[in-house]
Amino acid sequence: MRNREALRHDWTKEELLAIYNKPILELVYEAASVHRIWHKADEIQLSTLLSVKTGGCPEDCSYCGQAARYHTDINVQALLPTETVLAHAKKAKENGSSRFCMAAAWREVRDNRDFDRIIDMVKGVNELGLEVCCTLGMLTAHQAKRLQEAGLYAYNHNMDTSAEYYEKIISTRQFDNRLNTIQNVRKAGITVCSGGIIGLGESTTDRISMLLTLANMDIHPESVPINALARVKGTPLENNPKVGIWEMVRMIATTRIAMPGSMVRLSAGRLEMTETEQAWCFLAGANSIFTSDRETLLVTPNPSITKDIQMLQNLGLKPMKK
Ligand code: SAM
Ligand code: DTB
Ligand code: SF4
Repeated sequence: MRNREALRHDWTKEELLAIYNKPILELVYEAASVHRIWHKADEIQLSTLLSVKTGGCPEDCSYCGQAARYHTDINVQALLPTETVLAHAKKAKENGSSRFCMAAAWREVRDNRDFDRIIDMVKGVNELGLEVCCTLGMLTAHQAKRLQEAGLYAYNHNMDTSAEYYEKIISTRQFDNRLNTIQNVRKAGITVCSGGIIGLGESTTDRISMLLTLANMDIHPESVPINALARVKGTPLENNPKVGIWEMVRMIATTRIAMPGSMVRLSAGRLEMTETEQAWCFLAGANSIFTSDRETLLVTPNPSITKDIQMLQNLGLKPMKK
């Protein structure tokens, strides 16, 4: 059954934990079966990510290389000119992307000239025939409406981790602020992209608790990015252990089973994975990746688009059309 009534919004912690902890082959088999009911399993959505404003962020997210308070090696970059952004978007389309995501290292959107410029970028990318996505920090209902009117298709705003673990990772805002922005996005008629990060030092229960927040929303986020912590030198989490492949596979499979109709995005962490490991993630239900012509996500390295296209060919997968 591929209708919205078949989606559940009443998952319990125990149920999701039991799924997450299943023997790995059984878990992947179940997730792959669900994936095949809801999606074309040979298609992967390519979403090109571009940092349109980099670094100098006032927030203290302890994983992030763009927080001004940590001494990282990144180059701060003011908001890019609209023409530069549109040139990247055009190239992204030529390279097979169906979605283009613009990210800004802001705590929140302010009603100023920079926001007017973002609105122009959204219009321009939309006119190229790409799904336009933005991730700009917190939004008011009015700002969300302006973005929707400009043609914004999706807004990325991650829960990042569980409500319980949140204050260990970020002190400059609260879990509820995130939920509030997601609500504003939803009400404005923009699709929601929201997921999180593993490898922050959280427990399995925290991972499940975060998934529960997403899976029990009235409407599931249309896309759910699962990031493995990209360890950035100079941030408080720089020495965290690398996320193991089976943890990533378990997280993706559980996300796929809990939110079968959503796109599940294998996000940060791909550079540290082999092709075989990424294939496990696709089998477990991931059907989207971030690509970039600059071989970076925002500030950390990502595989090149050439390498990604080669990987899809090797695996017999094809880029999803809009
Ligand atoms: N500043 C905005 C915000 O925080 O919502 C938008 C950009 S922010 C970089 C988008 C998301 O990227 C974060 O919420 C987090 O989930 C993810 N992210 C940031 N740094 C990361 C890292 N080092 N490893 C994995 N994911 C990361
Ligand atoms: C998401 O969930 N992952 C992307 C995107 N949303 C904006 C960002 C990942 C950032 C990885 C670390 C970096 O390059 O800063
Ligand atoms: Fe700023 Fe976003 Fe990085 Fe947090 S994740 S420090 S809000 S850019």
